[in-house]
Amino acid sequence: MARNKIALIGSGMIGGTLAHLAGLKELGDIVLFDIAEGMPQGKGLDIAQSSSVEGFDARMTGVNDYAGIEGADVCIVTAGVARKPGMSRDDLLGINLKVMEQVGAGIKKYAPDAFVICITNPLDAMVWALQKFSGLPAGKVVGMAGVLDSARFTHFLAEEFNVSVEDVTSFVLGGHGDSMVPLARYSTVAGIPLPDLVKMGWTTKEKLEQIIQRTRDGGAEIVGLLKTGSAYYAPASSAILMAESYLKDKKRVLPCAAFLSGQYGVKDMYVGVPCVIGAGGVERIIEIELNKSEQKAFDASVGAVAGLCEACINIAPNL
Ligand code: TXD
Repeated sequence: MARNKIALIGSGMIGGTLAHLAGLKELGDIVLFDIAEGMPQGKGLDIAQSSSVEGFDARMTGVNDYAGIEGADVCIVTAGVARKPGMSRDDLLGINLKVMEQVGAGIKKYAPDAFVICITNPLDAMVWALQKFSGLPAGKVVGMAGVLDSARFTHFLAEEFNVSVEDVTSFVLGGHGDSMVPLARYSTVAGIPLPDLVKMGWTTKEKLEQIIQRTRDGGAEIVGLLKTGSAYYAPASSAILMAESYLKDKKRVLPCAAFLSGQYGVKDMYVGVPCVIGAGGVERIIEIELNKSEQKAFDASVGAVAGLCEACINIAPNL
């Protein structure tokens, strides 16, 4: 059976890390695409040369022409511009929307059967636009954000409780922005929900609130420290987890920006919700019970995403 083909559309900080991780995990042959001449070719060659040391077999090539992504099984999209200090994710909308139009056309022409994972910010609007520009089935186009936001939440909780990250599960709903909704009630240490851990004296409500806010600010904290760009290791790991669940039909239950057609009372929008990701793409969307305050926070997050989609339509009325 031929190897899977993974196309990385955008070979910058996240794209290069994606290529490295996909190689190490031997997920298939990898094509790095970018408009920057030479850069995808150089990164592909460099990672290919690491394969004899690491012991993985994968064809690793770099291209500047969409023909190079022909027949890809998975496309991971990071093409566009990243934030600099003082910029919000939403500030990237105008530039990155035009990039999504080009990427959508390239995928439509050369990889119409791919599972597409969008990373480019502002994520919830870009994945929505990318699905429309590409014309791919909504169940085959998702956004990576919730896995990253949950990973940040999990890391902070494991530090707070001094337990292994492997025994912390956390849950984040909603858009990938300041209005994201970390759900304490559904986040646990070995199945013990956070509110019970507060009662058991493991932490306090105030400390949990601080951790939730730090999760919301997770991207900005790193942008402020790096000064030259935004996070790329954890975003890349998060997208590879989603790609692996698709390629190996693992049916992982993951928070992804998925197309909602009425679930959670939302229509024709992409918002972060728990999904089952398998060989069929988004195979199921899990509708959990939200209490009043969670529903209010979720609705606010949906409102923020709706505003971004409106802004996209003002720029590209054909959306
Ligand atoms: O959780 C999330 N979804 C976010 C997403 C987490 C972190 C970063 N987030 C966003 O991902 C970030 O705000 C950016 O919009 C993307 C990519 O971030 P990255 O750090 O990889 O940005 P780089 O290093 O600038 O890489 C972007 C590449 C760069 O090599 C450009 O040459 C290329 O995109 N680029 C293009 N490729 C193809 N086509 C076009 N038009 C194009 N324009 C730029």
